[in-house]
Amino acid sequence: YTDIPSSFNIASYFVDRNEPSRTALITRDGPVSYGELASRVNQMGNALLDLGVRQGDRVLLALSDSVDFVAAWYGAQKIGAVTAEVYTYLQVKDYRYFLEYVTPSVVLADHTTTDKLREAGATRVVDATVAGGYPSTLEAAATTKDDVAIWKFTTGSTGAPKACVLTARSPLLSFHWYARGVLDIQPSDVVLPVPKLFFGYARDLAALFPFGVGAAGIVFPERSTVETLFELIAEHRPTLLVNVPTMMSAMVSHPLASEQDFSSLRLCTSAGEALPGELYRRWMDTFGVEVVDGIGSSEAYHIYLSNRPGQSRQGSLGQVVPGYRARVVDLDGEPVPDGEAGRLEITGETVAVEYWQAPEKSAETFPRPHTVRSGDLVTRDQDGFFYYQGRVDDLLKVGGVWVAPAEIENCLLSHDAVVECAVVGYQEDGLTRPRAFVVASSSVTAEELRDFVRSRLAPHKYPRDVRFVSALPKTASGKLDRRALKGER
Ligand code: 3SK
Repeated sequence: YTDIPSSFNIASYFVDRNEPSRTALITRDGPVSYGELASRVNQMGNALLDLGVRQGDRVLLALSDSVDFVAAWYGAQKIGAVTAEVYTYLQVKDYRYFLEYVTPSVVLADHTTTDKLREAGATRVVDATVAGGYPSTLEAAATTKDDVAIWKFTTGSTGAPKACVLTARSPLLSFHWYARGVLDIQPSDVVLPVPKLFFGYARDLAALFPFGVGAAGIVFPERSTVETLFELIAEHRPTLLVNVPTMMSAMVSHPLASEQDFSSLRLCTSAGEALPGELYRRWMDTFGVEVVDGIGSSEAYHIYLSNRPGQSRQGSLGQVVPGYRARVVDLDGEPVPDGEAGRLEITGETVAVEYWQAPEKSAETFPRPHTVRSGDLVTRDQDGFFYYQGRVDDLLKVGGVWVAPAEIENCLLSHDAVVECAVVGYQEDGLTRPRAFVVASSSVTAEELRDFVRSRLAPHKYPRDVRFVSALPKTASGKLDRRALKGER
């Protein structure tokens, strides 16, 4: 799909085109129709205009998942403002950072964030419910596909969060390339997101892509737990589950897993971090719901490599999503042959323009227009399937040889007693060695696990140190927090 009209407004396209009586959102308080949502979007847009927000200004959303969140996002889009979202459970110092970095015209907040934002120094914090009193009709701003419309914060493993600056065409192309091209999203789909809406993966899959075809997303304010998800699946019978490996692991290990009726689900997407082949197998054995594993990023806007329904390969990230081009390159940016590990480079028109206020990092990450050189190491096979080999930053040099933690983790996960694990480096006598953190389901010793890996992988790869833990630390978007395991935070 390349046929994008030059004049394009995200809210007009994704909200206003829909049949008003269809359900857009399913909430704890009942369904919300497209007609109601369009009115709420317009009210929010009018409220923002009244607050002095103008086309091109930035609006920061610090909201829990709710109809207000969705209306705020589209309301800002409708008046041509630029949206950026932050987590709702940050500390005051983190909000201070975001406020200084984003310099928003207005911050839209709710009862979970208002006080902390004020303490962080925000002067223009507005409760998103103020929009209620404003008119429910609004003309969309005359925006174009090339206008900056969205900021997505990177969830990279190092440094302070940076904003990827994206234009309005990114969500439209992603909708066509990934949601339609790969997931074949249909008007009858009902999407349940596991991560919260401040993570672009969830926001787009639950409150953007479905709207492109008049389908519905489920929104609920609380953090996802296995019990909540089981309950929401039983009650609302979603067809698509937007998942992350961490939650998939918790779901398959839950004592009530085998009693769940997941027959409404046609697909479960997995992204955000690598899905180990073993977990894929356990998920299929437990729930029998097809998993479509893929990889995306804020830099590329959304998912650019993915398996296809009916053609998934266990342990693989799948093939290039139509619309993108992918290269596997060495440190000099030269392509490496199939089968050899290299850095993944993605080209496609959804890719961010730059990182905000980071010219050097932007030049390194976006070497050419519409191209992002990711920090992911992959191999590609002859059939064009990609396999994740870890992050460039996570590679460990053990005994002079590069070791990908993902390989050791996958090996450990094939042991029956291992539920979850992560491998990071530690220093001993000035040398880097692999250390495994393991969540185990039954009694197993460190020595047994070391021997298990030693007998399956090259000798230098076994974890010299094995630590049993009850859970692995996670970031707010559900990804493994390797920095915490390395003792860096
Ligand atoms: O994994 C990610 O970081 C991501 C970011 C944006 C959209 C989609 C995904 C999977």
